[in-house]
Amino acid sequence: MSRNVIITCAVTGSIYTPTMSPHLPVTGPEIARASIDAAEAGASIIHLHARDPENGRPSAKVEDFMNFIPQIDQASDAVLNISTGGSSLMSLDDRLAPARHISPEMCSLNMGSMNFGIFTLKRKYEEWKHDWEPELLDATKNTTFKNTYEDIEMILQDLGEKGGSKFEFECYDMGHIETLAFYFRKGMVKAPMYVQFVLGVMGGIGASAENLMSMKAAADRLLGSENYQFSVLAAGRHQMPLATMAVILGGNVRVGLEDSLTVPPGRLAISNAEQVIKIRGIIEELGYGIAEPDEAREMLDLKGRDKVNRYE
Ligand code: KMH
Ligand code: ZN
Repeated sequence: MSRNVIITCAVTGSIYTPTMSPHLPVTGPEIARASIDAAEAGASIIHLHARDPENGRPSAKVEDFMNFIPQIDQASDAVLNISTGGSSLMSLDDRLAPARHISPEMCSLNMGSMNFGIFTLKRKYEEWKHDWEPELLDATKNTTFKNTYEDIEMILQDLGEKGGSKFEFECYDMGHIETLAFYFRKGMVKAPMYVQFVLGVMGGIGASAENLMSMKAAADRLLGSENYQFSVLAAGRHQMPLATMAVILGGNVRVGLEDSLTVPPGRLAISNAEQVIKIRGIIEELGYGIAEPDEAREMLDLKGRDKVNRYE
C-alpha cells in the first residue's frame, strides 16, 4: 500500500561552518530563502537554527530567529520546528530561548548527554573565513552536549505540556530510545511520538544499515510500533542512502545542510532544495508520495499554525 513520506529539511544547523560551503545559509534572508525553497521542493517540516548574520557563528538569539520566522511563515505553510539543541557549547537557557518565545508546532528534544565531536571536520581545511570556526570545532573535544533527565523533563513540561509543542525526539544511540520509553511509560510523553534516529554523529551510533535496523527494532519493542513515527537523519555522505532505507522501512526522512553539505556522488549541494529534490525523486521512484504540511500536522497531531507566536 502506498503512503506519503514526511520530508524534514534542516537548513543550516550548528555543525558545519561558512568556510566549508558557500551555500550554507547564514543571514536571516538567506535562511528564509533556503527554507521557503525547501518547502516548495517538498519539505513539510523546516528544522531551524539561527546564526550570527555577521560571521555565521551559531546563535540562539531570539532576534536572529525573528529575522526569518515571519518571512518563512508568510511564504509557506510548512511546519516550523525550532531547535532546542542549539549548539553543544551553549547553555540550556540560551538554547531554549527561541522555542520559548515562538512556541512552535514542533521543536527538537535531544534524548541524552553525549560527546558531540565535530573536531575531525577541521582536518579538511587550511584557511578559515572566521577565527571562531576552528576554535569551535576544537572545543568539542572537551565539551559535553548536556541533556540530563532534569533538562529533558523541563523541556517536556515547559514547551510540551504548557506550550503545546510536539517534539522531534533526537535519538543518537540506543540508550536515548530507552530514555524516551521511560518518559512514555511515565505518561510525560504521549503518542504519536516523532522519533528522529540520528546516525553518524561522532559520539553517537555509527551510520550503517545494521544500526538503523537495530534502532528501529528497539523502538518497536520499547515504544510499540503503533505509538510512533520515525524519521532518519544520517550525517555527511550517509544522508541519502540511510534516508532511502528509512523510506523502505516505513519511515520518514530528514535532509538539509545541517546534516550534510553534499549530494551524491559527493559534490557540494548548491542549496537545501537540491537535497530535498534528490530525496523526493528517490521517494517517488520507489512508489511513495510526499506528505503535504497539513498531512504531516495530522500524522503528528500538531497544535496548528494559528497557535504559533511568529511576530513579536
Ligand atoms: N544536528 C543534528 C545532529 C537539535 O537541533 O536539537 C541534531 C539536531 C539537534 O538537529
Ligand atoms: Zn538541529
